[in-house]
Amino acid sequence: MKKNNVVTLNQFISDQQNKFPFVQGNLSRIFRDLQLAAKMINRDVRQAGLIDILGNFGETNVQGEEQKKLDVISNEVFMRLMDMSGAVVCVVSEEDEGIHWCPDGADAKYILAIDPLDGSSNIDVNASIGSIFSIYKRLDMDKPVTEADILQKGIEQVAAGYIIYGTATMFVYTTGNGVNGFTLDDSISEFCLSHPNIQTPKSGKIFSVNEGNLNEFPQGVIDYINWCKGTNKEEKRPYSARYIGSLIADFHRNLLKGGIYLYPPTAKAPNGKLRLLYECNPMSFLVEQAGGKASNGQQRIMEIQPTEFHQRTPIFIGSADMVDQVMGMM
Ligand code: P6P
Repeated sequence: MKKNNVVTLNQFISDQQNKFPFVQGNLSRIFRDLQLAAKMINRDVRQAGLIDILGNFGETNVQGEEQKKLDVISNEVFMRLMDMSGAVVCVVSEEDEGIHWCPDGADAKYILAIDPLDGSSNIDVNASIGSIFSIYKRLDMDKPVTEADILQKGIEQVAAGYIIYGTATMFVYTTGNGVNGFTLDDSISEFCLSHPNIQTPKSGKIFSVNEGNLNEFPQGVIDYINWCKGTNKEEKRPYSARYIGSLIADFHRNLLKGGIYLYPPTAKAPNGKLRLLYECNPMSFLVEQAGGKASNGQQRIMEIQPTEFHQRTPIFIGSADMVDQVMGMM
């Protein structure tokens, strides 16, 4: 990328839209509002320690997990902005059991699935957290939206991405034409293109898994993890174990450096912990667009036919050779 060639996210989206004349700009409007949500949540995340919004909200979400105030605030920000966009018919969120219908979205074309703030257990300890989104087209503009419009396979996504609130705030997304990363420049409050056309390394030396659950994993996964920890100078093993406990932070590092993130089935989470619709599918779309792979241990994540909004799935995601290797061992 040429030096001092500042391309803002808005400009990039506008340029992309010009490549597809049939696009009426609804998707661009959603991205404009996702970007605004990112800036608002970024502001709240950065101030969390200063304003008494840390700690638990005192309620639990549909997952039975304690809601952090920032979880609730982030969810409300996304809902309010999607309502205003007029380009979204409904939203499914990790924080809400049912469908959020956008009041002025009856004739809108797009459906949004979000994890408004993933890694919430890291909020109070200042570790990186993030927001994840996945966008689908409704199945039939002439028919009312039903659950079937929401329970579409990951291969049907029209766009997916995340915002990581880390040492820098980044907006990383795909519309099926590669993956591009934008870093927030606070001085001008613009996301600027910093990571054009991200391609994840075919292999890597990092594995990300909660080894506290090791004894509960399928034998093939235990074998793979022990292989990663084995000694082989030529293959540069042992690999490095890196696990932040925040999917977006682990995923983002592995995307750029190469590596694999594993959340296998455990006794406590026999179907894995991560949710298919608004965590695994969007991250799988991104990783495949960047040349990586994502599997549930039996099949490609994006081929799974969803049956419930909040269903979970095991996930093995990252560098293609590493995913192939653990699949081979399973
Ligand atoms: P565990 C955060 O709650 C999350 O959904 C992911 O962001 C993270 O990778 C995972 O769960 C951590 O789960 O069971 O290892 O604490």
